Formats: sequence, structure tokens, C-alpha cells
Amino acid sequence: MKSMVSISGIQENSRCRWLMLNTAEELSNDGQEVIEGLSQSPKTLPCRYFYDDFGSALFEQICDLPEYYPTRTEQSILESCASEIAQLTGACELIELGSGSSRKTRLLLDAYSQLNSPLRYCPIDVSTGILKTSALDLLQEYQTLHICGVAGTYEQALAQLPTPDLNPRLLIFLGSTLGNLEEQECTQFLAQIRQALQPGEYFLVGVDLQKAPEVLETAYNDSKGVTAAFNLNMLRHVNRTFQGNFALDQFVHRAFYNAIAHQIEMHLVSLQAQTVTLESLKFQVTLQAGESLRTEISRKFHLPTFSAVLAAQGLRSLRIWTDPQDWFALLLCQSV
Ligand code: AVJ
Repeated sequence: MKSMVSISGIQENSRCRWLMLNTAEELSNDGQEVIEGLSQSPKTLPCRYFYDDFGSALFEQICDLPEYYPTRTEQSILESCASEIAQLTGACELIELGSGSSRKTRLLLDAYSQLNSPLRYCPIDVSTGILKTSALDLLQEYQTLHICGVAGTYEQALAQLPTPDLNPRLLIFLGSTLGNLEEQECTQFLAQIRQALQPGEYFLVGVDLQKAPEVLETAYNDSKGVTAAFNLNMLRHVNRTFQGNFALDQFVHRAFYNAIAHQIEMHLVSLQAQTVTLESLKFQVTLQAGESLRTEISRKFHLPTFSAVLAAQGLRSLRIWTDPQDWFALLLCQSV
């Protein structure tokens, strides 16, 4: 059994509690996943290793870059539809996968405040640091808000969501994070979401849409090099977690649009032949000069197809909103 514990520095009080799912036992599963990824061809690493506390801070910087359109586009859609969402669902317990800074969630919290119902929010994030600071900020900003923060991966969290104290629930998954999953994984993940929900409960999802490759490639190759730093930081995180010796100066960032698979791919290209050891996994991997390690896919969706995939998993689209350029979409679904 996982237990409720308080994170040091935060007082566990009547408005805030924590569920920590990132235990040692989970870490050893993660090691297996890393070994498998590095044993594949091409070699890969799980993209959640972007998000240690430093990586989450870098991601926040990415969101503010002029080249990185997804965050502000989704934000602008939410600004115009948040109150409509609250009207459509009525009072809800909000649960967010990958809550990060909860920046966009504030628009929803504002909209639900207008309903004069109790405010319940359950942020879920792998990065405990950002989870903790964001929750503290929100508790100060929203005097009637109650929070149950969950530290863990999406899969862990979905399998053991805290008992709701408000019905129905609205599960929120913004930022096109769904795009990190391969098509099959995505379908399986949507099935898990549907399973976590009762019939009639809601799912709000934001996805990045297909568009001109130049726009996409620019978004992942920013001029300040923040995305490159974000990409390389994954090696630092992997080194720390598994006593590894990846040399960060022996890899360079590469991001491009794979037009056949409709996805941005982020890679780290090895500058020379090198052997890397992950001590705590008793694992070694050899890379050739020029060989690349894929750190992320970011799929770009075709809206009618995506809506059909949701429907096939028992998540019926109630309303769909896009921006004027059709770059990004928000879908409010209901579990059947
Ligand atoms: C948070 C996964 C949606 O794929 O656009 C940003 C992460 N990677 N720049 C994305 C990311 C490089 C982002 N997601």
C-alpha cells in the first residue's frame, strides 16, 4: 500500500494533502525501461527524464519562447472557452495529468470559481519540486481551493487516483503531451483514461495539429538554444538517477519533422564513438560517431482522426475548440 505523507516544507493541513507514488520500487522498473530503450535500434530514452526540477524549469522557459507556439495558442483557446467548459460540465473535481506550473489551469479554476461550487484540484506530476511550489502558489491565490497533489507517472496515478470528494470529475491533459506517445501507446493510454473515469465523467485534452513543417521545426530549434539545453539535461538526469557518465559535451541537439509519421523527433547526436556506463543498472552502451539517441517524439494530430480515436475508446467529443489558424485543438469529451 502507498501511504499519504507530507513533503517537507509544506504543512499538511485541511486544504492540502499529498500522495507520493514515486517510490524506490518504481525506480527499479524505470531502470528496466532505460535499458530496453538503449538496447533498441535506434536507441531511445523515455521522455519523462526531461522533467527533473531543472528540466521542468527549462520547459517553463520553452513555453515563453516566441518560436514555441503551442503553449500560448492553447492558452488563448482556453481563455475564450474556459467558462463554456465550466457551464457544460457544471461543478467538477479537476484532475490534471502533467500539471507542471498549472499556469493554464488557472483559467479553468477561475471559470469554476464563478460556479460558486467547492474548488477541488488534483495536480499530478513526476517532478515533485514543481508540483510542490505550484500547489503552494495556488492555495494562496484561491482561498477556497483544496488540493490533493500526486507525485508519480501518469500510469501510476491513473491506476490509483485519490477518492474524489466531488462528482463528477474532469480529467485534464493539456499541452499535447499525448503526442509523446506512439499511436498504439496513445490508444492504450486513452483506454486507461476511460477506465479511470465513471460513465458521464469528463476528459479535456489539448493536442497540437498538423501544420507547415517550417513552423514545427522552428518551434523545436529555438534561437536561444533553450530546447537544446532541455534536451541535453535529460542526460544529466539519467546520470544522476543511475550513476551514469554521459558526457553532455559529447552530444548535440537535433530536432526535425518526420512528415511520414507526422511527428517532431528530438534526438541527441553522439559527436564521437563512446561507451557510456550506467553504474547502478550495471549497464553499458556504445554509441558510434554520428549515432543518434531519440529522446522524444511529439506527434501532430489530424483533428477528425483524433476525435474518432477518442470515440473508439469510449470518449465522446462534446465540443471542440481551435484557434483561428487551426494550429491547436482543445476537445471536451465525456466518458460513455
Ligand atoms: C510537453 C511534450 C508537449 O512535445 O512540444 C517542448 C515538450 N519538447 N519542446 C512538446 C517539448 C521540446 C512538449 N510536450
